[in-house]
Amino acid sequence: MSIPIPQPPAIPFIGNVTALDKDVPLYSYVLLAKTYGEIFQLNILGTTSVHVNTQALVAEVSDEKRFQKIIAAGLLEVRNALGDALFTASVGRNEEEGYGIAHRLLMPAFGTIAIKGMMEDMRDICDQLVLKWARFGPQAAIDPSDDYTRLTLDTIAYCSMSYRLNSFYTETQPAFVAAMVDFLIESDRRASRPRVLQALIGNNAKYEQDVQTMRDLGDKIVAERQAHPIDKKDLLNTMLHSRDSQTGKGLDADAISRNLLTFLIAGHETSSGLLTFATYHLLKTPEALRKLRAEIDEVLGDRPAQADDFSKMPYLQAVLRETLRLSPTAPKRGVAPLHDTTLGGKYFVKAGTPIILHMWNMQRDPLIWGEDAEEFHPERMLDGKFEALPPNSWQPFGFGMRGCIGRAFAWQEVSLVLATVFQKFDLELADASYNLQIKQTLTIKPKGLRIHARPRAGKT
Ligand code: MNH
Repeated sequence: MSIPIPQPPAIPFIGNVTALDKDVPLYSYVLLAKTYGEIFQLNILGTTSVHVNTQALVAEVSDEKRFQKIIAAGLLEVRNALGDALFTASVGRNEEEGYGIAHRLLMPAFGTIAIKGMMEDMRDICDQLVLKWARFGPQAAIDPSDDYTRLTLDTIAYCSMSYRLNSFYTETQPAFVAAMVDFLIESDRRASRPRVLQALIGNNAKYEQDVQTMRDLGDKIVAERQAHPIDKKDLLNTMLHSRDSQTGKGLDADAISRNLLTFLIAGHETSSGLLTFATYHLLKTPEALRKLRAEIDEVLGDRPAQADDFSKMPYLQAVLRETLRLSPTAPKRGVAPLHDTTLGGKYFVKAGTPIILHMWNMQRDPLIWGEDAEEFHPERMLDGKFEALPPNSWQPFGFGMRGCIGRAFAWQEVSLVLATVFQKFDLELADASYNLQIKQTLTIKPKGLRIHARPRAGKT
């Protein structure tokens, strides 16, 4: 017996568009889940989507035999710049060949051993942040989100293509970064704008220009490397010189350029958001901060962190896991059923219907996390408890074949930065009464957070 999926009252033609907050749709999805529970559906401009909010339903739709990733809404617009590069390629029945080739070539290049080899390049950028905060001194009100974003952008550019964006040396963003930010915001807005309005709104010329600015940088970096080869195992050289074992093919300059842009886009906001949320949660939870500091001082003392240190820092791992549970910086992903199906034994869903998985809601499921699910409590990730969770309770990096390729990269990068920042500084909130607000683009991050950074005696 199937029962209807609940849906808020809809307005003719536009459907449930007005149910979504324009600036922070996440707030609406949280409210809708509180109102309707484990599942609801929305009609946005004529397209029906199903939204799931519990571990049980997320686990069910993570079955790759029944469901496959879809490129919907904002992500579909991002294809305007990235095309069939890793993040935005569609796979499955209409597989794009470029995806398989890039995926197979790049998987080893993003593996643990390769990432350990990037440690010194990561440190190069991390040191720039430390130097800046030390020079600013404890009086300055620092916007950590801004500096973490400089850091993650510069890190991915330097590690993947040996290119220095030098974001710490400019007050305003480099032209490429400004173009990318505007492009991502506009891509997201386009997804919920009727086609007729799109033609009138007039952002189109600027949008095309931003795409061009980004493509130009990617193309330029590839051309420069082809003209002046260097002997370094970065991701760019991997893409230029490897051949796919399955097809014997390599990637052409255009595909390489789009994949480089993909790393810049997929590889910076999520990681800087994680760093900013972690800083926020730690400053709001002194007990957790005290334990983290004790671990850092015990394992590292005054010496620089090495890649092998992080596996000996369980509390640091737990802080990162707990941050991504409460604050998943990529808050949703989309799949669709390959065939007509029934969810949870009772909700009928037609083949191809977009199903949106809400990590924010799902990772607070009280059946999994208990009644204190809203609290920041790294202890719940310690001592084998994380490993013992039911499958798919924690999914901030997505799932399966289309899961995040940059996970080990991000993990090492944010481990290095958090360990180093709390080794060298005492941080405090600039405004002790600050409460979390969200800024949402394709990803989420804290809005308006300001901190003071006081160098610890003898550490910087
Ligand atoms: Mn990442 C896919 C989250 C860091 C490059 N990433 C995904 C997905 C999630 C995700 C979720 C799956 C999206 C979907 O199903 O539609 N990624 C994160 C988070 C962080 C992160 C939370 C940091 C924290 N990602 C990074 C970094 C890079 C990167 C760093 C690059 C260096 N991510 C990717 C790419 C994909 C992806 C590329 C697409 C993989 C694929 O489809 O094969």
